[in-house]
Amino acid sequence: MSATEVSTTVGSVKVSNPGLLQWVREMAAMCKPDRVVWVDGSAQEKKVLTEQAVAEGVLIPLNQEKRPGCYLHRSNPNDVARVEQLTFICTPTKDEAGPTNNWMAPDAAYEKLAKLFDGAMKGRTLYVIPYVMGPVGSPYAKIGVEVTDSIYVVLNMGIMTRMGAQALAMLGDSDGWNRGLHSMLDINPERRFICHFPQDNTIWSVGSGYGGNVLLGKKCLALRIGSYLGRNEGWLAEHMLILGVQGPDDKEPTYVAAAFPSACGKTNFAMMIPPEQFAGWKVWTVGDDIAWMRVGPDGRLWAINPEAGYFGVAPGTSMKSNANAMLSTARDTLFTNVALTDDGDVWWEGMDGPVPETLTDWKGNPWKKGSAEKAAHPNSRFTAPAANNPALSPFANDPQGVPISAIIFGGRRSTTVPLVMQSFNWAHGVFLGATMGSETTAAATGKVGIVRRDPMAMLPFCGYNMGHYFGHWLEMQKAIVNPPKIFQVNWFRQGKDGTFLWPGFGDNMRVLKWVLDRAAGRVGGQETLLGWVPKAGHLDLTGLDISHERIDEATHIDLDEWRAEFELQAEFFKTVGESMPAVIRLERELLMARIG
Ligand code: OXD
Ligand code: MN
Repeated sequence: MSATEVSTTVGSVKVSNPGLLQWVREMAAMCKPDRVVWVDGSAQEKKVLTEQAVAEGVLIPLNQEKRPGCYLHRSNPNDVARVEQLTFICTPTKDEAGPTNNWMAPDAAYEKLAKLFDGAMKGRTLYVIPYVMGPVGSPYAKIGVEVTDSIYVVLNMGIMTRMGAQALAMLGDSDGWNRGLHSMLDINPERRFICHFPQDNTIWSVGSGYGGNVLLGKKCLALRIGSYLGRNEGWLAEHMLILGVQGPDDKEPTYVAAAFPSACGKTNFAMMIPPEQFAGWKVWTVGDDIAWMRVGPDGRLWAINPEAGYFGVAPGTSMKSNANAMLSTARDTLFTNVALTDDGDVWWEGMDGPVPETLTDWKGNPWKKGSAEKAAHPNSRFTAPAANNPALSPFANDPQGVPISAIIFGGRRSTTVPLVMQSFNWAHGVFLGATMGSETTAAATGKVGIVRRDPMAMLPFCGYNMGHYFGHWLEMQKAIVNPPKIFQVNWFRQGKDGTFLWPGFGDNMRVLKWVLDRAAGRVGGQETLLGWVPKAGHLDLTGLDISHERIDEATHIDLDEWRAEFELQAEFFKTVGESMPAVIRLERELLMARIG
């Protein structure tokens, strides 16, 4: 595209959107690439770009007989995860970003990053990636355009989003699109910034090649910018999986959205296979990470998954823990920082079968069984098309989304939080989400049992002031005439003997069934001072070898533990400060007063 062109053709779509053409010209003028290539999203283009990525050493072909269409990418070892300390919300005032986000003034951020972007793409190609978050044509979908100098980003965006000409056709001449700029620059942590400008619907990301920092449709647009748009436009952008459950006699599935912080089995839950005793039951995956939820004409909350693929953590994924995820990675999948077997397949810690004697580790070095080093990076990933998932919901691409009957907030807690608890009402449910906490594991911190608050699993992903975000959740009740019921779950409670009280994995289906039955008013529960819990007789425990005493222990409300919990919450309330809605403060005070 030359500086004067007024249109360009991408696939079969003529692009004449003046704002888009102008912006691409400006980005190119700043980054000074050798070439500008508009991505059309075709199969032929994917083939050519994949071959190019292999030739450039960005991708390593895997054994094509074992894993057709699959490739391995090794990132720079200094660039293997999201960088929360380098992630900024650039709102006109610090208060708009709130006390839980890093903030930079927009002018200062643009100026600082423009210096880094100046000439950053010399000798490289600037790819223009138009993409849709959400089903194409859905009134709830959003369009983004990411310009990037990373071919790895283009190929990943092709899996994670609806990419190419279809997005441009949907956009037309509208101005309603997200402007995303990304350059790897020199992958230097000193020159790495992920900046969000909610007021400009803009994201600038520099110095990284790692998924969460550079696949701008995911955390940056679908959650940070999305949450800001959601507040302005009256909807919710949430860090939630969406699943449907269908019993043998159900004509239609019932849908649940659930938020979990990392290391709590979120992807496993989204793709759960019900245990044998649930013959004829089916869990359908709509999404494994993000939900956009709006009020439908029927006054219910309807959800779409804005993504088209899974960017999942590989270690720990096996046929036992998550067969559907394993099957999703059987073909057309990009692996990042996993280990390579001698016959060109992938391997990671926790995979089925014996540990191979020798491997090539995630850094490309020879690795021997018994080595103290991990073969796969603990945050190694698969980028797999949702279409590969045998349990993909037939409604996953429905432009209207699916109606949500229950919302679940989960965390990893060895004490206090019962296996499952239903809130008394919406405001109490929002309080449960707002005060969600999860314990760090020994591996991560050296100390077990440190509770970190991660409200609604959104702490790193809320694009504006967290207190105002809670306020938005409370406000939404006015519009949701038929609100979903809100629950809290904890698969990780331990007994006095230090063992887990609940088996987890597929048996979580039993908890899910109670949740759905409660949401439909079909089953009993016990009212406690803090919420409704099931007793052993309320949960379907057929075929599970567990005593009623252990179930009672798992669902027990211990008032002393809760007194300590409310004390622990005080620090978080102090952090959120003035912006914490009165309703949330009063919920806490009410519960504290009730337990005395
Ligand atoms: C993710 C995350 O990658 O939450 O989904 O970090
Ligand atoms: Mn996530």
